[in-house]
Amino acid sequence: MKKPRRSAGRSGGPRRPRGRPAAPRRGGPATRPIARVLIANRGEIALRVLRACREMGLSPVIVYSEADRDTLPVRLADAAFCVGPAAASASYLDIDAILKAARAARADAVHPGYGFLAENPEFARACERASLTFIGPPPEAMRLMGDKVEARRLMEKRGVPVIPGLLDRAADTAIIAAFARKNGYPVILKAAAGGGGKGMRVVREESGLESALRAARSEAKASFGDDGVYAEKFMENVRHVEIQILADAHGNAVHLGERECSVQRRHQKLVEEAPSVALDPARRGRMGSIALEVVRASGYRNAGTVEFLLDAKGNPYFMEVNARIQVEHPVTELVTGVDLVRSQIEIARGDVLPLRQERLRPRGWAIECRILAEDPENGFRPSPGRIVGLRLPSGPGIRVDTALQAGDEISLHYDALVAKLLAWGPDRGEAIARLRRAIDEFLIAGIRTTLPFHKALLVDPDFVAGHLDIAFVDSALPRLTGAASGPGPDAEVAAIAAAVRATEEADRAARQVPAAGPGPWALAGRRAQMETRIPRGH
Ligand code: MV4
Repeated sequence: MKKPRRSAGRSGGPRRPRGRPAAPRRGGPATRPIARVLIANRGEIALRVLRACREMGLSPVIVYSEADRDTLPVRLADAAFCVGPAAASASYLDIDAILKAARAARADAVHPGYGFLAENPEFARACERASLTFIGPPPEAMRLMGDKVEARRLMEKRGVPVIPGLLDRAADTAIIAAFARKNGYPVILKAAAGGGGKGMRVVREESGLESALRAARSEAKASFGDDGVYAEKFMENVRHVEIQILADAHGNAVHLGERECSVQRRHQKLVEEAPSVALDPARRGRMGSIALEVVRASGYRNAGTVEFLLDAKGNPYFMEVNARIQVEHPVTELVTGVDLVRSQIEIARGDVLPLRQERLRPRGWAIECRILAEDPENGFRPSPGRIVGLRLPSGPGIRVDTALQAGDEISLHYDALVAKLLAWGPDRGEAIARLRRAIDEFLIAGIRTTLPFHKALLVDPDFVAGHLDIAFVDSALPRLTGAASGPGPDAEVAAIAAAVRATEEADRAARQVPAAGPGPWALAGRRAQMETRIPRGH
């Protein structure tokens, strides 16, 4: 079926935002009205942004790849533009195709979500050159934070605690060997242009340094096109804790407390929570102040995250800035009551941040489970396939962020995240109890998911006690997978799957766009589609 489509029955232009005081600088130089937002992403984050737009009275329009034609965000958007085939490099990463879609849609802003082009300063610059408001940080702050060595040096100069290590790219092995002899092994080699764990190598003794440096350089070159590498002391028994910040265009900035992200495997976070059992209000305040110093030093604006390692004594060390909305942002939303995506849009259009630091105290506890299309019983190997049955949990304290619909095909082209299951409770124990209850309600038939892993995790004594560090999953994995999950709800899954399969074709037909005449969006979409089929530069 050829696109474009327009949702039927929606009328009228963008409504005025309600419920919040208007920015006092209305009409001033920093005010950039936004009426229509192009969502340059897919899946649950595309839906999350779409929902924020709707609630603000803004018109959401979206891009999609050929593989995502029939997905929920595409259906719910006011208009949708195909930007290429399934491969992300030929669609969601194609800057020209996305800018063409924005022009055709007459969008005045672009929300990049996370991943894809979210932290690409060239994309942010290209948006601004095309008179599109990029809903994210200024490109220069993004570029600065993308260079880990430059960021470290700047933060060290500003008195932010950084991990002991080199403040320059290592010219050769001798420089790193000298640092390690002075500070002791293990050391960790990191890509200067890196982040998120790519291109990292832990070195435990001098004999392994030479080959580790060679490996780190070539991985850095392959991943980032830059073979710059630097060295730090490798910290052990540490937690991964990050601070959420919001900064507006008028010099106002607040932090929204921390997220504990130590439950991860191969740099893929599996569970995040707020607050962290490792922080008390005094430490939280100090870490928040450090994060705000990072914001000031870098000229950062919009929503962002400052990542820290927290040692066993509770000392924080700055690691890096994530210049985007993050997957785990909802845990902060649940404990602060702040809509972070709405805040991003407000900041981008020049509103004054309406939040006051002293009024931001985390209330209760929130935990997020990342439900992945991976098989935890088989080394978390990818589990693509068609969703033949779906039952989402709900009830007190439960939030599910997902774009999943029965009938969707989970392909290997994109991230394995299919849903985020969150629980809020008045304390950590009640949040855990709600998550356990919700996992028992949750049914995703047709693929393997990480739900059994999460079920086991939430009864694990160490997890329940909050005894976590970044090595937790690796050490607990044997007892969290395997026999623990038992036969499970297989019979129920099979019955639902059969019923869903029987009605699938009818359901698909019913979900087709009503046969109304093509509106102006239809024409615009068709034009964008034709244009994006022209061979592109990259
Ligand atoms: C470290 C570290 C220990 N010591 N640096 C991981 C992602 C990127 N943001 C930096 N990361 C780390 N940097 C020093 N000097 C530990 C991590 C780290 C980690 C390392 C191995 C396995 C899992 C990890 C999870 C979080 C952080």
